[in-house]
Amino acid sequence: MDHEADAHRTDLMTITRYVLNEQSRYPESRGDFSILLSHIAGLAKLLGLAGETNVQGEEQKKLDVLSNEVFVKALISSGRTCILVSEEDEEATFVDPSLRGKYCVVFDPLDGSSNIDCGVSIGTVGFYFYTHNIFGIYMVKDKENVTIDDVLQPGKNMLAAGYCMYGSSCMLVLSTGSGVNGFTLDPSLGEFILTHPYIKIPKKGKIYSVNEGNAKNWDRPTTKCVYLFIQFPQIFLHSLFFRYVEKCKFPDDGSSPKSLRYVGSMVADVHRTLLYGGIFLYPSDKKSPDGKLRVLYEVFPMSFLMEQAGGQSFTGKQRALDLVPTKIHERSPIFLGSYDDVEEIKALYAAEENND
Ligand code: FDP
Repeated sequence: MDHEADAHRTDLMTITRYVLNEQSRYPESRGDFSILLSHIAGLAKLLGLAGETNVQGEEQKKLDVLSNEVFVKALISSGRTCILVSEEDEEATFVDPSLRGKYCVVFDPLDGSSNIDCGVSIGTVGFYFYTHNIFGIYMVKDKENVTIDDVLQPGKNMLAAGYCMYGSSCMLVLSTGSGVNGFTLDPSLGEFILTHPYIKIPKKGKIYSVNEGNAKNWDRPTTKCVYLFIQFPQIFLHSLFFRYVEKCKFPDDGSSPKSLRYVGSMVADVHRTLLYGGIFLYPSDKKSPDGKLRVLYEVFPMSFLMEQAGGQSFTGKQRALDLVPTKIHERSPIFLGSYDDVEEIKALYAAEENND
């Protein structure tokens, strides 16, 4: 970006202009949603800049807690929210009726905590951390009578979803249900600028992204047929998921093998998948029978964005956005990314089901 030139430009699509333009498509709207989105963009900006100045591993750890406090306080003071669900808080926060609005916001203020301590030096500012947040927004039916069920809705009811990635640049990727747009923070302007309009994920990708260190635990549950497992352990080593990953490495149709990329921060891995194509997978395994990733603030927002960008998201049983969560911190296996790659996983699961 040419920051000096940009400072004099009046035609840049900032996040504020974008949100206001979106609002003008709904003449009946009162602007609450726009105000809420602007608050979230403001918060992301704050955290994006904070990431650059935190140099102590220990201080950065506290960023989890700090960012949660900042998010919760700012969302409450926006006057547009009624329930907040954060990864950091065991219970949902019910906003005091005097400050209540009609939106439920679910978020993970700082996702990818295992990567917080391994930043990359960018010279004078110290460490640059790969830490992220994810959010999803729902609307409540009756703001006077708010219950936890207002937030336990299927992902397909979401109004908007997005994430902010604090990487080599600070990016806000957002969908309000009409495509996906990416904004990059220009620190000299203090504004998010539309840099990636109408993101479309390639129909098929060349990358798979998974924690392959879990491979030992991918075997099918053996409880039903302990006898078989003792007699023929090798058949279990070729479980569905194991076979899929082997196929990525040793394709049997003459195509080139896929590359493996895994950062270990969902936002970073999904962001790359969105831009380059491919598939991101976190299946269930013996250690985590329900998968690891959280339905409300990881699986849903990312699935919403994937679908909006032309990709797919699948839990191993159904379309991820059709899931109806029963508790706020529920987990689910997840396979998301390019349309054709997810289609392949779906076909494998369907074949497996027919074999059972
Ligand atoms: P983390 O535990 O570091 O907070 O949701 C949590 C998450 O990171 C995701 O961001 C990431 O995709 C995943 O867990 C990484 O899990 P593994 O370390 O098991 O691969």
